[in-house]
Amino acid sequence: MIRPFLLAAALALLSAMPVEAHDARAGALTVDHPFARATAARNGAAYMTIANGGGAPDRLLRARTEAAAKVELHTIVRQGDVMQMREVPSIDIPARGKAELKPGGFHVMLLGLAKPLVEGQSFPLVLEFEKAGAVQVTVNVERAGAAQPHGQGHGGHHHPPAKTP
Ligand SMILES: [Cu+2]
Repeated sequence: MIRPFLLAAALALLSAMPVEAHDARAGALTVDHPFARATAARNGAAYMTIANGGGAPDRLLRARTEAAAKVELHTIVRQGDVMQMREVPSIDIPARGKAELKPGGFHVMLLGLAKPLVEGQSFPLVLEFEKAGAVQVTVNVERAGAAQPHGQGHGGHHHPPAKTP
């Protein structure tokens, strides 16, 4: 039999752990929860939050993966009523700040997927930063967002941040 106080301690420990612990670190940077949406299309996108705990800004310069023929850094800009993807040379990660790559904004564009992105699978993605260097992260493929075709720029992020007790 488990003593109540031990059980409480165990539960507290469990709730403190993120559901999907696949963060990666590179120097002062922490890459939190890289994910992509399941798609049967030729192209997809990867999202993540990159936090910078250091006092100097850094920059995501490029990314690569075997999962796609070509990888670009994109943002989404509004032109009148139309949201359009635009390639960017880099993505800034401010000192003691963060860059959020998310649907409707910055993303790692995966062009010419080798195979469809299937929910529940994952693939490696190498990120190259100006100062922190290269780091490999594991991108989880998640359920395709309902009414969230890539590039349309509407929110609908189905993955709320981990709750802090
Ligand atoms: Cu794109």
